[in-house]
Amino acid sequence: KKPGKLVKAAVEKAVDKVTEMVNPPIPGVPNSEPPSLDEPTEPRAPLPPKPDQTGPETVSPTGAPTGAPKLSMGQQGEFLTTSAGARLYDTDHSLKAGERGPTLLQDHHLREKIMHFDHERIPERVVHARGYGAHGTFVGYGTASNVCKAAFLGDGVETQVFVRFSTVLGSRGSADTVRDTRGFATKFYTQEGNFDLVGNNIPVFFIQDGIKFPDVIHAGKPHPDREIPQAQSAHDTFWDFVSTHTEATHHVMWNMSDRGIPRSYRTMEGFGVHTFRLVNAEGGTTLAKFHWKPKLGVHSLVWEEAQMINGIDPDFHRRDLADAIESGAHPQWELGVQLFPDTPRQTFEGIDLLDSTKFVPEELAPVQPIGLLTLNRNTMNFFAETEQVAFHLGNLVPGIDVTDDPLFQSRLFSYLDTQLTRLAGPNFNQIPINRPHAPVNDMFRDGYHQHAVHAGVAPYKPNTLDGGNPFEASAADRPFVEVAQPLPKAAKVRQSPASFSDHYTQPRLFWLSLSPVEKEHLVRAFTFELGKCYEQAIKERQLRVLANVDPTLCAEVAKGLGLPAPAPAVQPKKVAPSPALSQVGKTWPTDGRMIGIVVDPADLDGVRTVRETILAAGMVPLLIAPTGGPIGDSGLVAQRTFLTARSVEFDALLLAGSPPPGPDAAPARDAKAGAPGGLVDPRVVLMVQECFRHAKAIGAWGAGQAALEASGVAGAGIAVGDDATKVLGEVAALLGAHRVWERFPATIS
Ligand code: HDD
Repeated sequence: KKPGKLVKAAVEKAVDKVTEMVNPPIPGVPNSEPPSLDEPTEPRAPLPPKPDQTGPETVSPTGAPTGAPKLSMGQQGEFLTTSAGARLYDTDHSLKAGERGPTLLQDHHLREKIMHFDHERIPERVVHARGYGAHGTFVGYGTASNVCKAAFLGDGVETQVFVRFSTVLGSRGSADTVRDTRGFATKFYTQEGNFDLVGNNIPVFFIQDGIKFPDVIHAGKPHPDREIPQAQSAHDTFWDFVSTHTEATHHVMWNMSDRGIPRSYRTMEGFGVHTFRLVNAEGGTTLAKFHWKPKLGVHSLVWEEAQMINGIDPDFHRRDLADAIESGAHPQWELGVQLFPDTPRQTFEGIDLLDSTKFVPEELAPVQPIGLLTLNRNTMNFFAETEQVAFHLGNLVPGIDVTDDPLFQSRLFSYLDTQLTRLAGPNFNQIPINRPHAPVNDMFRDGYHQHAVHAGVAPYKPNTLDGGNPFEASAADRPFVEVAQPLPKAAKVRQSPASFSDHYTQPRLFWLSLSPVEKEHLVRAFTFELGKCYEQAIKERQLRVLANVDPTLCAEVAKGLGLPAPAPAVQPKKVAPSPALSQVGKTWPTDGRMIGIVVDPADLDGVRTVRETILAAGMVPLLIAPTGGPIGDSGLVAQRTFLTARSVEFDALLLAGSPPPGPDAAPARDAKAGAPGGLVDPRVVLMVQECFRHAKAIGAWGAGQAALEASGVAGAGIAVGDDATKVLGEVAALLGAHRVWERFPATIS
């Protein structure tokens, strides 16, 4: 049977195509197709990777360096191939029975391409799905050596790390600046194996026993019927749970405080939360809590700002971290420990160290610095690194052991278990980002995604066929040995110790430690969140909880909700506030702070000087002009326009002047016309007003003062004058306190 017309045409076309491949069309030659203008037709070197994109360490599944080039796969080689390595001549057309005919099942490239795409997504983390990671180094100070024998804490020992920050409730694509707890998980690739410190930016947790974790998370996640609301706790199920479950009160207090909306990952503390047991070279044990202290200080957003950012730049925190690392402003945290004697009661100053809803104030046990973390390299591939990283509390090294905190104990199960679904099998430690940098010699075999080609015949012990390998380490070989902790004489029970039932003393301590403005923020957060609940009974119940924390707190929230304030049911205990908990009243370095400068075409010298001074001080100047591109012939380039700039990006705003409104300005009636210096663009007015409302420092010189006047702002935290450098100096000084706290005196004391 002769081939049909269509088949014949297709065959002819395929032949043409192959001929064309062998003899590509020559530009300028008749009947030859012009090359595409957008994509190179000949292979050429790809754009070089950015300086910080050096890729993950390449080590074999046994941990040995492979020496393989770091930029291993993708967009590097000359020819497109199938995953089996066959070169392809066309990836744009499926194989069809003729141009208009059906697609053929035999098109193995089409099937492979679509099959792989269909499976590109893996399940997001059941919690902490939204996150961002970076590589760095950790250098031990040696100051922990008397209490902990872990080699990576030794003086000057440098260890590679990977850190992933996250929110808890939101899905992978949710916004960064929602009100939530932040995860702060660190993988130390030590010479003695991986150590994972999987902490949060809040030192206490919602629950005391991991068996309740599914409950608190089900309550916090969107309602199961409508899947609303995304990435937030301001809804009925969350407050239903926490109002009936008073051990969550302490964590909720921190969430509703400014800690729930950090300014940046770089300005966030981290806490290991649980008490760990440290072991020194002599076998002596000490109980310890881990802390991360950011070099830039602890700063937060204000609520309106956080909400605006969710729309304006949902990637605010990840962008901030990546930009800082790429620009060389490497964020740093000191690792510190609070140490407690390892007594049989495992309490300190009456605080139960096995209760994760309690913390130990720094005034009672100082945080002693033991090492420095520096994040200095962005990921090269988000999926390969940040998405596939798998933390596990059981990744411990000699010198660091667990305690019997029931929350800690249940986590030891969960983090292994969850990866079986998320990373589809038990071999997830072979994924490059999870591979230890210490040699691996386990007897685990096979399973999905096995990458190792294990040699030998005897993956069992004892064996003689493989020469008895591998051998169990003796004490001199520094194995991980569990502390032989004596067990209490007890019966198997589903119960908690009596000390776990004090749910109000520490929330009260937290409340009393805040400055008036922080208290006001906390009151407003409670009022906002409860105000979003529909069920009256939930609001009333939560007010009863707050009354037990502090009557003023309860009364203020009740006022906002329009409800009567109930009387406390529990007599408040006497507590000493912990000044270390307040973020206000301290001065911090200003490195990396963002300063927006509205340029003045008439005073570009002033703008240039100010920009250079800001850069020299380690801060980031961003020039804002009506339109993008070069600013006149000054050599300066606008980085933001009136269309793309929004106040929330800046920690402070400088007004060098107010150029005439840009081409896309809103109708002039929105602006206050007639200000000296001419018409002020309404978006500049808005920027000034927002910065003012968010208690940010504002500076203006020369014609810039017209924008201030048009915005109608005045009072504390506004520097004006004719000398640009002097104005900048005043603004930088204000930035050290992060915000102009006195601009809106708080009414709660
Ligand atoms: Fe958890 C992820 C922190 C209690 C079960 N948790 C996860 C992450 C952080 C924390 C930072 C993200 C890790 C990453 O970036 O990949 N979790 C905490 C802290 C807790 C805590 C500080 C209390 C002190 N978690 C907790 C309990 C359970 C879990 C009580 C279960 C019993 N957590 C998980 C998990 C996750 C997780 C389901 C989800 C993804 C993952 O582990 O790898 O296993």
